[in-house]
Amino acid sequence: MINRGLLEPSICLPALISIHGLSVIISVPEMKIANKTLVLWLGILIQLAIVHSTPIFEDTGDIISNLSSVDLDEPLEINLYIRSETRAPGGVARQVVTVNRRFPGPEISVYKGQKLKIWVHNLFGNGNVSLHWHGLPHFGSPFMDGAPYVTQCSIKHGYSFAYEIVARYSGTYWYHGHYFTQLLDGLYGPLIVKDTKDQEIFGYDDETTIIMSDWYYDMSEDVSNTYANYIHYNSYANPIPEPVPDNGLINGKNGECPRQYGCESNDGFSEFIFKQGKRIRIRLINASSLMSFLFTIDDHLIQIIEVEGTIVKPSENLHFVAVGVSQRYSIIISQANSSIPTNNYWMRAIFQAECLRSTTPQEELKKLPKEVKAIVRYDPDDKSLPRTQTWVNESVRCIEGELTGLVPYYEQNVLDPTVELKMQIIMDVDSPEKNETPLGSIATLSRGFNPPVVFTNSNTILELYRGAEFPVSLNSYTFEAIEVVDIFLISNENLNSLIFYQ
Ligand SMILES: [Cu+2]
Repeated sequence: MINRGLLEPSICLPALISIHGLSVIISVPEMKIANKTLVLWLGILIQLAIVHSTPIFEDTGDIISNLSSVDLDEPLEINLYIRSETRAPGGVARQVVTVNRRFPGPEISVYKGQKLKIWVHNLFGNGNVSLHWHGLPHFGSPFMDGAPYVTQCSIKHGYSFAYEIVARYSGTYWYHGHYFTQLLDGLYGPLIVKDTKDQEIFGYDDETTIIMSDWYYDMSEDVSNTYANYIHYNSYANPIPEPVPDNGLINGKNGECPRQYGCESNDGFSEFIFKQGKRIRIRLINASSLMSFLFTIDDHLIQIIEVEGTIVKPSENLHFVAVGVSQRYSIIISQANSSIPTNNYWMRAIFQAECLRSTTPQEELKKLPKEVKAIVRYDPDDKSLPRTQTWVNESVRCIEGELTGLVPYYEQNVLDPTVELKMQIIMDVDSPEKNETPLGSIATLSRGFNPPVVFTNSNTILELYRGAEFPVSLNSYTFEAIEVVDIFLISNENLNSLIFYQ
């Protein structure tokens, strides 16, 4: 029995929703108890969330499936413990969201076809959590996609939730927090789905993963509040300046702290030990909130072999690859003739600062470092810093990903569209007097309206369950059962074309 009077209005109750024509019952509780009066939990109804006692759990490293022991019938159980801890990535101490006491979170590396049961335990202490599996298709399991208030209720402190996922498609993916701006505070990690055929096809000896990101020395809440406060800029002619990051990280590290004060000792540069003559596959992930990077290794050539989960015929040799926000590539690297004989090379993720909006104040831009560095070593005993020079010419700036000339390795049958949908994406600030947070909006050209999507705690699922109609601001569309839809996402002029997540 539940006395509804004890519950605050923003309650996320079991709801019936319809996604892709499937009706699913989501039964995850989220309730705020207004006073300490005894309440009988809805927990019996709810099997997916459990009250959780805090475990003593330390970092046990990456979660790597071993091919010899993979069982495709049994789900692989994985436990991710989300906490907030003090760390100093890039040299300035702040609170960072850790996963199993790691930042970035541990790599989850599994094989195609594996079933995963990923328990996410919220020990964050301050705020809810949900995890999104970026790029991973969810056929038959849309409610495992991690969008809070859309496909699930968020996970409260002290609670756990099991994401049940089938890794149907191989490729390079990543997971990240989807609750407010926790991604910016460090809640992310790689998710790799391996296909054993890849190694034969591309003939590489080993592989490694690089997750690069921009990094703010302030908490994301402060960054987004500052962004929202640029209200006087809010017009097409005078678009909102973007919050310039303080630094960037490669696998959670950067040995350089660009601040003039407040820098303390940090963990140095990320280092990668490679063997002479071996072919290495590097999986690149850009987990930034804002910045696109040019990725390059001095005196090394790059061939692209995977774009966002699709393997492609090896590209020509390149000196760098542009990796936009949230994008993933796999590359094979090879040593070129070195200008100086050496065992150590700089790996660089160069900020594409020219992609930021023109209204971004110059004094802000000046504090942005040129690049993030890491070290490639061919002799682990040689600890000296590299002295190599970059390939990348100063004139190469603000380019998009290397898609021209890339061909999927396996031929794909592309159907002709029966419907075209054109959507214009804008970034805007809405109704500051209502104290709402801006998030951006989608205007559908064919409908001619431009509704703002406002991020509040209003509970869409619950409202729909109670019989509300889809508000226009949600941009919902109804299609016939079998349609091939071409969706055009058109970036408005006040939007950095690389900024939004697909
Ligand atoms: Cu994402």
